[in-house]
Amino acid sequence: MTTRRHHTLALAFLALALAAAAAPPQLAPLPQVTILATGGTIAGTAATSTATVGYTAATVGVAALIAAVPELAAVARVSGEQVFQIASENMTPAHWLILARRVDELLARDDVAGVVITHGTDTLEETAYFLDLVVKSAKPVVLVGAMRPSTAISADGPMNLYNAVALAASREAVGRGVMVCMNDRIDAARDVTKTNTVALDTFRSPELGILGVMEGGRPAFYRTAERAHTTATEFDVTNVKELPNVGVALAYAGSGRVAIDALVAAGVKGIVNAGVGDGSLSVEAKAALVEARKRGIVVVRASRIPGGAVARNGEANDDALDFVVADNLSPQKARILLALALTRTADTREIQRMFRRY
Ligand code: DAS
Repeated sequence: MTTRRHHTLALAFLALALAAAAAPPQLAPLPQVTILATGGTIAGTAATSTATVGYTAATVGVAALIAAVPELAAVARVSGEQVFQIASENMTPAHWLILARRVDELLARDDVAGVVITHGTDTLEETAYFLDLVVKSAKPVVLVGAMRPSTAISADGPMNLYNAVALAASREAVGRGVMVCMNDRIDAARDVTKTNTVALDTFRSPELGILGVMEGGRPAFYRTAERAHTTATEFDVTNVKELPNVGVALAYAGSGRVAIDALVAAGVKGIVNAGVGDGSLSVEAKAALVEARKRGIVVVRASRIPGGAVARNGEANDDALDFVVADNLSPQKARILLALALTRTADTREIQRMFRRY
């Protein structure tokens, strides 16, 4: 090659290098977050802007929810899917299985950074815990709802949705399990519960506390969830058509054995007894649960009290009765874990291990 051609090539490379240096830095594209909408108050409407009860839940579609918060574009590239449009008192394990499959499909895609699920608040904690136990990805899954309908003055849904998307788009949220993000707080799916019928700050983790908070669209974490979740769990619902039927019997003064016997007659595979105190059993309830156990039904002693773990062999001789204790899980969450446990085993020692691990 002649010297002249060398010079021409060198000048061309120099020009390219200078142009590249002068061009503004290519900002990395914002993370892609998919919003799976299921209904609830966050999608609710009322006849007047001051109505915060007696409204219609599950009427506003996912596109409108996204359009109502244009600020989402500053934190993520957002897409939306309307998976269901229901009030969450109508959510069932069948819905959970559909949701879990769609979450796993989305998170398996390299271009999806996280998923947000808009959901009614009444059973939000149950869907969150189920997903916490079955989702096979470390990417963020964030559930969000609202206590005021979208038509209300100072509706809480838009800011809750903004925070939930910002959290799902954040690197800090990776590997922390399924989270609930409402009222600027971040809670772990396992620990959070709805504590008030109407208050905006209804979602609390009364005994173990929040994971962190949202400040100006950024998460600030103070602790991590200790129990196994998502990629660390042994549960796989890929081929589960229907979860084993597990019921909950609430104990109260004089409750006797009626609810337990009704669950047995309904053909449940497991019973969670929401006992009084430290999971205490009345004479009648104990007799009914012993008979249920003899039929092969797995019995878990939980408590109707929101705080504290049920002590094994405390208020009942669980070893002798072959019962399981729920650790500190609420009855409604113990029911979810027992149903998943029964997809793998009916061995009560194995199931007790699971209640210590998750
Ligand atoms: N009925 C309630 C539900 O759908 C409304 C709400 O609080 O989201 O859970």
